[in-house]
Amino acid sequence: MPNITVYSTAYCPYCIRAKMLLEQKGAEFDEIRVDQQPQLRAEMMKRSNGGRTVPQIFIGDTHVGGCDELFALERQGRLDPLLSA
Ligand SMILES: N[C@@H](CCC(=O)N[C@@H](CS)C(=O)NCC(=O)O)C(=O)O
Repeated sequence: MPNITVYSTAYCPYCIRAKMLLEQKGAEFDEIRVDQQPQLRAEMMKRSNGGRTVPQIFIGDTHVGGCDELFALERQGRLDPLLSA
C-alpha cells in the first residue's frame, strides 16, 4: 500500500469522514495535526498548492484533495486502485 498522509485538525467533520472511509478500506495513514503545529499547516499548503482547508489527503504521490474529492474517487471506483497501487 502507498504511504497515505492526512493533514487534519481536531473537531473537523470532514476529517472524521475521510478518515472513516480510509479505515473502512483498511488503509493505514499518517495523520498530521496542523492545528497543533503551525509550521505543518504551511507544509500542508505548500504540498497541496495552496490548499487551506482540512483535510488535505495524499495517497502516494497523488494529492487527492479533501474529503469530497476522496468520496468522489470512491464513487468513481478509482479509490481502490489508488490504494493498491
Ligand atoms: N470541501 C472540503 C471542505 C473542508 C472544510 O471545509 N474543512 C473545514 C474544517 S471541517 C476547514 O478547513 N475550514 C477552515 C476554512 O475553511 O478555512 C472537503 O471536502 O474537504
